Amino acid sequence: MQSTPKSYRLHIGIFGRRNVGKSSLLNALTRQETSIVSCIPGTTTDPVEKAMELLPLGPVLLIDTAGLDDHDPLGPQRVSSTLRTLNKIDAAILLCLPEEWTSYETNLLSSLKERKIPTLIIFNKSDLAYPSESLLTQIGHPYILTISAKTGEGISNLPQKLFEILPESLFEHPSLVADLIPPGKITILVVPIDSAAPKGRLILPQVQTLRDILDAGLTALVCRETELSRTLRLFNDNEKPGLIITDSQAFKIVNALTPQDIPLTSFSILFARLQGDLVQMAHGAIALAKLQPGDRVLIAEACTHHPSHEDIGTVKIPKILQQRVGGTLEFHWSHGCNLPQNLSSFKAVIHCGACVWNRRAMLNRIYQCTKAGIPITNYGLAISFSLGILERALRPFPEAHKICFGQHSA
Ligand SMILES: Nc1nc2c(ncn2[C@@H]2O[C@H](COP(=O)(O)OP(=O)(O)OP(=O)(O)O)[C@@H](O)[C@H]2O)c(=O)[nH]1
Ligand code: SF4
Ligand SMILES: [Mg+2]
Repeated sequence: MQSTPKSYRLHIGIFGRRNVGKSSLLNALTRQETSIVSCIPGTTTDPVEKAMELLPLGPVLLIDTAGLDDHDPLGPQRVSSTLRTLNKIDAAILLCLPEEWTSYETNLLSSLKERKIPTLIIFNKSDLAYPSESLLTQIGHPYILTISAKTGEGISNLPQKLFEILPESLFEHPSLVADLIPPGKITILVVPIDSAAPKGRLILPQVQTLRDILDAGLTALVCRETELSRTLRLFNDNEKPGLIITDSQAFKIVNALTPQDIPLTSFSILFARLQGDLVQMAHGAIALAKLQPGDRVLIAEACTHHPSHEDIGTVKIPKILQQRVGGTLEFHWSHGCNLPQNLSSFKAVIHCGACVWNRRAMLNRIYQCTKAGIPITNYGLAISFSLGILERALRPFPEAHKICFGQHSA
């Protein structure tokens, strides 16, 4: 596996009549000549797919299709290939022109509504004309945007607009960890029990991970880092653990104790993938290399809890990061839903696993930071980067590993 499985990407189809600018829109969004553009109607003959990261949506698959008003001899085949695309999309863009709202658009919109596919109507070529108020009233659709794929007008509003029309369920990741574990292999969860650990229970990310493993009919062993060596001795050379997941606080010792041929990651790195955007946040970790003594760093937590003297956000991360930077950093903390107003005064945001949030909320936060030009990462990624073991911690995630380190991993 070299990239995010297609099933994890939101599939967004771009539909409309020939020559309305579907391929131009795809190219404008990907900022590449992904699809051929020309003034000859019927240029796109088969669906063109492009996988990309589109914040705040996360990983998406954009699908440019052949025009629906294709009367060429091969037109019917092209139209049915376009209509087959309707079976696999999570959302649709219906692209049209202000002066040409016809039965093609009306029929397609009805068919999308019937299938309960969230649809954004986009009027293209705003450099030439805008839709009239009476046309907008006639269409009566709640989600309409006007853009120009040629000049770029309105394009930056498109991802946010799509984000608003998509149901929350689409942002729920199907698997937390089970897809990373080879069939039949045992996973070891390393859970330090120090004074920061809540009394009498495990924390939510640990419980969720355990539950995901059990749901998949797999087996997990749970131990503290102090018992890891003994636990590893239960395995022989032919039957090693499939994965070790540690609390990020114990990364250093667990990395030292775990043989290189056993995959290793942390709970919060699993949550960067589940709740947010692992590639984006891994890039955020690598950007920590640019920090200089005196820089302002925001540590953001999604929930409020009382910090202890061994707290990860207030004590451990500041200590590890300052050791890496070789000087004092200016730390600030935020808890709950609001980020500080002066976000752009920070050089980096380091976030908790946000286990109490849904993915949509975390993606939105990544989007806010990206818009402000601030790298955002999370606890596990920041700690593994600071300890020099980010490359290893990302190996279980081939796409993020390849993008960040430019090589294939096992
Ligand atoms: N003025 C103007 N022209 C545009 C705009 N977007 C696309 N065009 C032009 O419209 C023509 C058709 O664009 P395409 O992107 O190929 O249209 P399409 O919908 O993919 O067309 P088919 O694949 O043939 O069905 C090209 O000449 C584009 O340069 C726009 O926003 N403004
Ligand atoms: S929301 Fe964040 S700080 Fe709170 S328990 Fe979850 S990961 Fe930890
Ligand atoms: Mg085209």
